[in-house]
Order: sequence, then structure tokens, then C-alpha cells
Amino acid sequence: MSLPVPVVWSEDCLRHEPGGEVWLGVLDQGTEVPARAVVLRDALAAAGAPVVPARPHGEQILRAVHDPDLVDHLAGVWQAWVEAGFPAQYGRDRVVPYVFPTAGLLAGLPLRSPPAVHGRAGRFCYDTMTLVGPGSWAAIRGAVDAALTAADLVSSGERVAYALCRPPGHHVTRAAYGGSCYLNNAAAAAQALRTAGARRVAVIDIDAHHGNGTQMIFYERPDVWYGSLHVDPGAGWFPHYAGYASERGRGDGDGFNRNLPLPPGTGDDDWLAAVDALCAEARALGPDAVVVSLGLDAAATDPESPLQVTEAGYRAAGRMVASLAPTVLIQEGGYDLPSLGALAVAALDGAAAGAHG
Ligand code: SP5
Ligand code: ZN
Repeated sequence: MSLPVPVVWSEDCLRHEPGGEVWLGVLDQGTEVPARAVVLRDALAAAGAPVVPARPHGEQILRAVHDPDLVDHLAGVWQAWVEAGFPAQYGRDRVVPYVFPTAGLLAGLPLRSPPAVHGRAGRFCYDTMTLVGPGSWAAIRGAVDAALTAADLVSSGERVAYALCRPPGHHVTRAAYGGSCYLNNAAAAAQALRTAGARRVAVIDIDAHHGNGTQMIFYERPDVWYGSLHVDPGAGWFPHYAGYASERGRGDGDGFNRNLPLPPGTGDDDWLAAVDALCAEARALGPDAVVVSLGLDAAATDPESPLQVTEAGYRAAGRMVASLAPTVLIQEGGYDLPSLGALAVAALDGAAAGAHG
């Protein structure tokens, strides 16, 4: 039988060409490439999934989960970079910050918006790996529109829908982007589900990395629970500063955040036990809807993480998460082009079984 999960897709997602990533001071080729989206779309279409175009949405949901200044910055920074002459006169053909207004630098001074774009570039960005080029904004918006369209489908009765978001989003906080992410597609989907009437939403993040952005966007809210399993940041993995088990939420959100950091080398059995633990905790909340940050980079084949999950693992995880409640799947990481398509098909196949089984 063909894969009965709508795949929401925007052609604009191919327009983001980061052109590499600056890692430890050197421009590397980068792994978050347009071909990822092509591979995913082609594999899912070949498996029989209906491909649905993303519908354009306004900025209302985006501005609820993000500082509006971050949204405006991303919308305009490439044009400002060009007008300042960086590509033409200085050979800088992507936006990369070089000064970051860390808490230690400001030491209590107000956070200004520097008039010079090369100074301003660090205001909303926390790493050097997340470059902006000419087509980036169109793709960033295309990815959010895909997430919001998938949320619309689920709010109007679809049991499960998948958004093929590129660039990914779970590393973006309310006001800062990084980790190859620019706007938080999963947070937008969760907020849209709330707005459409879901009283409680559970976000389950199975990307290999901790979704620090999603965690912090909902950190003080009890209406959106966030649970993640990921390679232990304490063992030396990105995002380094978040993802520890002690992070449980704050204020009204205290107790509505759960991190399960895993040791490098974790394979299917222990990984699925952690997925099961997150699902049990989510189920106890009685969520009206689930958002899954579906990173495929926990796979054994992936070059960006030391987890050792197989296709069968992703199929089982898809089944577990989608059995909880109506489910929006959001594409996050996953970088091994030869294995990416089959991993996505396995995850969606499992989700369809969980939803309808
Ligand atoms: C969405 C997502 O999976 N983001 C992952 C961002 C973490 N990237 C960390 C990259 C660390 C350096 N990688 C070395 C590869 C050389 N290009
Ligand atoms: Zn990841």
C-alpha cells in the first residue's frame, strides 16, 4: 500500500544555499545542503505519499513564538549585506557574524541594534555555522509555511501530516538563530495547533541534537510540553550549553520539559526505550496534538552524530509517537544523502501505522 501521509513541500526550500559553514574558524563544505530536500521529497513521493504544496501564511504565529525583531532581521539582512558592499567589494558572499553580544560582553549594558550590518549580524545569531545568502529568506519562509500547512491539515482532521522543512528549525530560540536553523518550524506548528484549539500540545524531539530553541521558547509555558532525546551535550556535542537532564522548565512551565541525554554509541534498544519514556510522559498529559521534531541524524549512517539508530528504529519510533494523538511531523536534521530517503520512508510508514493502527 502507498504511504498515506501528506508530505507538505515548498519549492522555495531549495533556494537556501548556505555555501558551507564556518566551523572552528574554517569554511567547511557544510552538510545542510539543498539536495537533502530533493532526496527526501523524491523518496517519499516514490513511496506513494501525496505531495501537497505549502500554503503561504502571514507572520502572526511566527511573531508569537519569535521576537519580531528576529523575523525582521532575517527578512532584511541579505539586502543590507549587499547594500553595504560585502559580496561585491570584500568577497564576503554570505552573511557571517564576527562579534556576538554575549552576556559577558554587555555586562548589563542595553542590547543595541548596531547601524553597521556586519556588527548587527551577531545580534540574533549565536554561531558561525549558520550562513545567510540570497535565497535564504524565501526558503526560511517556505519551511515555516510547510510547517503551518501541516498543522492546518491536522487541525482540520488529518490524523498525521509531515512538513518537509528546509532549513530545519529546532535550534532557534525566541530571539536567536543557529545550528543551521533560522526560524523554529516545530514551535510555529505547536503554536498554530494551540491557536486552532488544542489545549495541550506535546513536542517530541528525536533529532540527534537537543532542540534548545524549542525548549526555551516553551520553557515557562505549561500548555506546550517539550521532551527530547539526544546525544549528551556533556559528552561534547552541539548545542553544548543546553540539553542537560536537569533542565525541567521554569515558573509556570516547571515540570513541562524533559531531556534524556544519551551516550555516544547508543543504538536502537536504548534509543527506543528513551522514545518510549518520552511517550509515556507525554501520554500522561493527555495531549490534544503532538509535534515531532523528526531529525534523521540519529541514524548510524549519519556523519553528524554518534548515535547508531537503524531504519527499523525510526519505523518503531514513528509508530510510538503518532499513536499518542493527531501528529504533525517536522523535518529537522539528517545529512547522509544515500540513506536519508529510506529513513524518512521508514519513519512515516511507522507513523501511519501508529496513527491508524
Ligand atoms: C538541525 C541540526 O541537526 N542541526 C545540527 C547542527 C549541529 N551541527 C554541528 C556541527 C559540528 C561540526 N560538524 C563538523 C562537520 C564539518 N563540516
Ligand atoms: Zn540534528
